[in-house]
Amino acid sequence: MNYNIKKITSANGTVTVPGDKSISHRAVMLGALADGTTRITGFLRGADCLSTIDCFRKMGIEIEDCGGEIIVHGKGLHGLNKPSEMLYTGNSGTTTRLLCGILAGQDFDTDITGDESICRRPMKRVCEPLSLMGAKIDGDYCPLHITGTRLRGMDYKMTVASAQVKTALILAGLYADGETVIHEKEKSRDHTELMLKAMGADLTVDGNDITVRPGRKLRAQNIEVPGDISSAAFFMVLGAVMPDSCIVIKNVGINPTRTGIIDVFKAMGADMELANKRTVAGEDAADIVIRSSKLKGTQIGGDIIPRLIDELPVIAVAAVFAEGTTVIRDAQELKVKETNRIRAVVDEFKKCGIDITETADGMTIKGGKPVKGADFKTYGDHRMAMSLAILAQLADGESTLDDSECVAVSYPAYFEDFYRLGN
Ligand code: SPQ
Repeated sequence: MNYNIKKITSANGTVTVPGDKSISHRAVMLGALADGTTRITGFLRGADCLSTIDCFRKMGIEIEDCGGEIIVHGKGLHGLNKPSEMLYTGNSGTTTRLLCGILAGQDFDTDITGDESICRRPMKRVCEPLSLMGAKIDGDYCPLHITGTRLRGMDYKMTVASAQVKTALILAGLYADGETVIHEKEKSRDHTELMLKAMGADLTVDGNDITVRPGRKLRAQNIEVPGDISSAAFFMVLGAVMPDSCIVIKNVGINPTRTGIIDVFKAMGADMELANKRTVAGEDAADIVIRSSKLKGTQIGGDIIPRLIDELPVIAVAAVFAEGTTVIRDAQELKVKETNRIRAVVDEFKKCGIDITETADGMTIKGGKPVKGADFKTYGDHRMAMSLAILAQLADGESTLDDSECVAVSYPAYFEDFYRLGN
């Protein structure tokens, strides 16, 4: 059923966005592989992270959901059991690809699949480098059959800038005979490295090079998950573009590998501050204060891309309302997300009369022109739905979304928070 976006005239107040999705996944996975009990607060109860919990429960890990916290009763690196059925990862690329790294080195076989979108997303990018460690994974797309086997260390130069591929290799490295060295092309989110170090793993990071050595047990930790900057991004754009607005987004993770949107907002001239900066369980966090701003177009490309890849659809919304031209390049990875996010953004934005052009690795947007509402297609992609809701709010006239429920993947209470800020 089509979902009507109700219009607000300004957006003011405080919002606490849900826990970081990347950190929530890793907290469950590494908690399961650690010895002892890991208590996770601020965990994202979105569909993707619940898929991760479900997969580990199927492998014999006891995981309690006590409302305020998730408690993972870890069984150590060799404590997983063969699941009695196929593991189902839903819509979650992170669950699927990180599991490949963990399962490749087990002494049992596993089958993994996910929803229709997951079955279209490339798995070769993770299976191929894992095979250089001796992994046996059948299939370039889900369903995958993983034959657990002995792995060997390797020295590997990454060909894609992907935290999921990097993490799968690091996790496989925990099970390998010998050292694994991974050279990243561009630095991607490093939550795995930070968490593994805190758990006592033998892991070193030197610039874009990561070395992991097997043999050490992981120690369970208490993990406090900060708010997800990828979810905060929607309210950053709303607050900046909507007139007479000021939004305070509390407790947002500002790990430097994730803050590309803050750099872009500065370049666009946003009226924004970071308050209450602190470090929570090894991850930096702050409150983001964002006010109505006169934005200007900018150039986005190069090594900033992995630091803002998931925010690009909503950054494109900001560009529509900025004076001048915004060029996004080097963002071809957007084509292999939940949907092709370059094509989807361009096609949907065109419905509003926006001057936007698709390029091979991004898009060009000429901003500051009239924008009319439209009936939008979300492609079942949570980030498209949330970005289009912001675009709809800022456009003239009425708009609808063909699907609002997909936001549950990363932000189940998105629309409640969105309207609570409205006047
Ligand atoms: O988990 P999934 O489905 O891949 O989620 C997305 C998202 O928009 O939420 C991508 F579609 O985030 C990825 C992100 O793009 C989460 C992630 C991680 O936690 O390691 C890394 C990024 O993907 P990649 O392919 O660059 O490694």
